[in-house]
Amino acid sequence: MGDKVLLFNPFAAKNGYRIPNSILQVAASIDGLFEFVIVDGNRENDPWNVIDGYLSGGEFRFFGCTVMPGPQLKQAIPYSKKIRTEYPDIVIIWGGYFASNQYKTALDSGFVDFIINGQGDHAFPALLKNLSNDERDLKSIHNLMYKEGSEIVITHKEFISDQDNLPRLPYEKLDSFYPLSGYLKKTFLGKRTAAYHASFGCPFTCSFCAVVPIYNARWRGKSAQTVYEDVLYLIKEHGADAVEFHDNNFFVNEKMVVEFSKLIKPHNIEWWGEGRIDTINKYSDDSLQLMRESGCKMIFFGAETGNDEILKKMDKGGTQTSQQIKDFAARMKRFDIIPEYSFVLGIPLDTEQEVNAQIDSDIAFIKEIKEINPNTEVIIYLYSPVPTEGSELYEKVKEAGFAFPEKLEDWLNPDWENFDLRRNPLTPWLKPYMVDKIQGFETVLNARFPTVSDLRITNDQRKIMKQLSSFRYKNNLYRRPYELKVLQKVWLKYRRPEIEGFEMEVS
Ligand code: B12
Repeated sequence: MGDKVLLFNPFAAKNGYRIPNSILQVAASIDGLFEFVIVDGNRENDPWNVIDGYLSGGEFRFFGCTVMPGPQLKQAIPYSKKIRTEYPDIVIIWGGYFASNQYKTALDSGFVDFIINGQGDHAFPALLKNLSNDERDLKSIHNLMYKEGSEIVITHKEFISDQDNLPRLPYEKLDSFYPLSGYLKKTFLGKRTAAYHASFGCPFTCSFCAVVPIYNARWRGKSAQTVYEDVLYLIKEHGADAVEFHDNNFFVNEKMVVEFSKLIKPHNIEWWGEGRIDTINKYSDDSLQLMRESGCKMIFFGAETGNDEILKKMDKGGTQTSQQIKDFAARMKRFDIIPEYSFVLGIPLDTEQEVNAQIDSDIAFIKEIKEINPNTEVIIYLYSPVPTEGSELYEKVKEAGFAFPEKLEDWLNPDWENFDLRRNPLTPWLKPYMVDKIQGFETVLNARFPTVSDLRITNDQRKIMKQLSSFRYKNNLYRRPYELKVLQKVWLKYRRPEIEGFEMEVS
């Protein structure tokens, strides 16, 4: 048996797939040390057949799989189980947000041998070397989780701060498996949109966010020069004309963002990233002006709610307030940067009346934002608990009787997939009539203001949807908006950027 490594990116989205940075970054960490192949479930009709083809040759020893919640589980779980039975000598290693947060369920499945807990850049090569040389002193490897008998061993947690000296991503190798051009998609940002990840973690500890249990308010990013050089490579070598920065928080450091904006401005690309309202609100007007001139078209923000008390309950931290959320939407308008505000509705409160009243007030708040800046893109998530142990919110959730599946395969049942997609909460305090109202409002809102990121919706279609939805929108009539739903589904084939990424191919 050889020591080759098969790296697998399970299917995530039909058209919305991007450069698989999770798998590409761990590939970079073993490049030159171990031979590896990449299988991308987004680009294979039958990924199992490809995986089986590789493993049946007997040269592989390691199966590395990246796993985030949602659709990726539908391949990660059955394929890992099948490898366990058909290739019992293959070592199965999972990494990514789902694996790190739901490590007990994954390790108890019996078909996941190791989990990389957070960053894998050091842990993965160390683990492969250790197993290849049969050293077996696993406890010295940081960011590792595995079972010893019935005990779960969690080794020292390391946060890799020096991002500039991490190995560059092996884009050419990826290109040898899947033409990189296929990952550079047409979006509302550009014809060839690349995805890039410039930093890890986030300095904040919002208790509804899955990043927190893994990075505990640690954040570190690459320098503007490194980001610029990597983006320039994608522009020059692969014709990228737009970039999505997939960082959880790209805008932590104004100086870095300004320096990057200055460097990238002459290249006329458009770009998108995720940031915090209170952080960017501290930016100077000059910085915002320069960002816009350098191509910053839209920024994703966690607005969450219009209730300051609940922002506290969510440990949103910083200085974000409902007034600031409103003022900031107006400020973004002045700089023609589209704010993409995401809201988390359905937070647990003491009584059913309070939960319902909060939903009504958040809906009213969202409409107020639309008054202030109609260009504001709105994304609505139903609150889906993440294991932020010790946080007020998670303790309340557990009190209310919420529990994650104990068996890994149970995550495959449709309820839990929708849970992951933050569309069906499985949370006892959120009653079906509340979910109907939220989703009814979302349908009416998306009809009244269809997302700018969906290029296929024509201006006439936008006008007609606006007319058909205005009466409901004005009069808060969100019950059973079936007429709008059917039009969105059949006529517009409406896409949700939060689930599938920004709109891609225009047929
Ligand atoms: C790109 C992306 C997507 C893409 C798909 C990507 C793909 N794999 O093809 C799209 C847009 C489709 C997507 C969708 C969703 N996503 Co998403 N996504 C991301 C995003 C922005 C970037 C992932 C990435 O490339 N990171 C860069 C790499 C380098 O970092 P990394 O993944 O952490 O990898 C490191 C370590 O984790 C580890 N590692 C990771 N994988 C592996 C594998 C091995 C073998 C090893 C050894 C190590 C290892 O080592 C790596 C290097 O250090 C992350 C946020 C983020 N910044 O990571 C959210 C994120 C993963 N997504 C998230 C969610 C919830 C979703 C959705 C469910 C949202 C929704 N409501 O619909 C949907 C799922 C639907 C679907 N279609 O799958 C959450 C997960 C939260 C959670 N509960 O765990 C995240 C964390 C965003 C957030 N802040 O909440 N997503």
